[in-house]
Amino acid sequence: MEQTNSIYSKMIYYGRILFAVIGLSVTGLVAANAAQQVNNTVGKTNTKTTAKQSDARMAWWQDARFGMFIHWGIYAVPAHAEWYMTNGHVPRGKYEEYAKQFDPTKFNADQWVKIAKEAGMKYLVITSKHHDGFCMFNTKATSYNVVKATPWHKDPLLALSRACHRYGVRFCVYYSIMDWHSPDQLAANPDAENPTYNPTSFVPGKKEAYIAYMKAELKELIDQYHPALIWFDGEWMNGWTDQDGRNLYGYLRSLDPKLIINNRIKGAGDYETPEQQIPPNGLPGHDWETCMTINGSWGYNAEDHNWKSADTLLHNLIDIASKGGNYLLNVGPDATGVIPQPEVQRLKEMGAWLKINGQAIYGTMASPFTEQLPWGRCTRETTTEGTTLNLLVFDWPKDGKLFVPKLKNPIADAYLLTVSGEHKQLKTVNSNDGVIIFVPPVAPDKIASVIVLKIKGALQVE
Ligand code: FHN
Repeated sequence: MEQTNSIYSKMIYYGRILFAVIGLSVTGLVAANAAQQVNNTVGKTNTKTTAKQSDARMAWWQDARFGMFIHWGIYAVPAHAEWYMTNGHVPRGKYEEYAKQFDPTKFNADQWVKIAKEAGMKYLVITSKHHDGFCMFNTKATSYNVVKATPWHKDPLLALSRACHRYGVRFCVYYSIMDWHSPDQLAANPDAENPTYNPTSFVPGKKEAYIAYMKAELKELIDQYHPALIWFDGEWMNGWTDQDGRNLYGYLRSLDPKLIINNRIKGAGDYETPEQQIPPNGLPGHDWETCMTINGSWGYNAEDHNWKSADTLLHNLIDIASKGGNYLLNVGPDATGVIPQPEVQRLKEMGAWLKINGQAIYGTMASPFTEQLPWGRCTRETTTEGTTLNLLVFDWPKDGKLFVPKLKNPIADAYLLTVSGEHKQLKTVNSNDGVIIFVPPVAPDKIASVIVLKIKGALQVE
């Protein structure tokens, strides 16, 4: 089933970028003059976030760099991914039938979290309610939920939140503002036999009712599962405004001062969310996260075998980290509760690489080099003595010399990260316009090898 959402999501994405550029540039101007306080005026709840509070809240997320996205819902039953209700023009009553067929007896929360943990993923974001409106958690707000409406009668978010706690992975939830099942939202084309839902609009006079429903569910998600982050989506529905987003942001902030909220709440948000692509220069001065599928589908699609290689996925992670971003990589479990093996295999390979080289990714900042390095990427850490540069080399030099342009500092220490864990010391010399590192003939890793440079004092790149 061709997903028209890919075209639509591109339209949404570029709309978001436009908003982000306008919004952020205005915010940037305001922030430059403001006393470092951002007032989220929120209806009755007036919350203030200072830069210091924001930094403290974002610290674990900035260090994490790599997370698992999980798109799982009753759309796994027809197995044409998560937009099937609209792409397949499925009437609400007929789509509800899939809930009665959803019985994922092979679901194992510990297994899923272990896959994430062993892949080197530090947080996990699962769809609590996607656009189809089906709630994958126990809620009193509607009986259209996984505990009440399926023969399975279990709460996967409870199991996953507990497993994440056991394995030290941050538990987070995705929540769609647009809701194709809600009686308070109208389908784009409500044709009884052949409906199209996206984008919905509010039923006249029902917007406040829907906001109250959403707030009740979001409070349940916070109270029952204590997510570290809420990943909003579906903000492009008609009638949802920037102010609605700011009001909702302030409400959530009042429930949990530490909760991280993405920019798709609209009008507010703690970080930007480019989708299926890596911004060429990152998003300087902003926290950001690229979300991406391993094949071409978010939700399970039995016909989509277009898997990216582990090399590509790792190079994406390295590229993103070198630009100061996070990588939220998606899996789409099937209706039995199993993550497809091609996804599991790639994540295992990424975890094996990170086990040896993770120090070049986790807790790092963007490269100090403004131009793309010809042989790979670089990440940076500030230490008490000075700076550590991690050189992530994709193309290993054939002449035994790796040239780092524009780096003027003398190198206090230089070594290779190796499979054995020993640091293989390397010789370096400064030339007029950079540093030459003498490297062994064979790269330690076929995907990316890491050279660590320790630099004393202030970094000099010019
Ligand atoms: O329409 C959704 C889509 O199904 C998926 O959830 C992605 C993930 O970022 N978000 C929207 C498209 O931008």
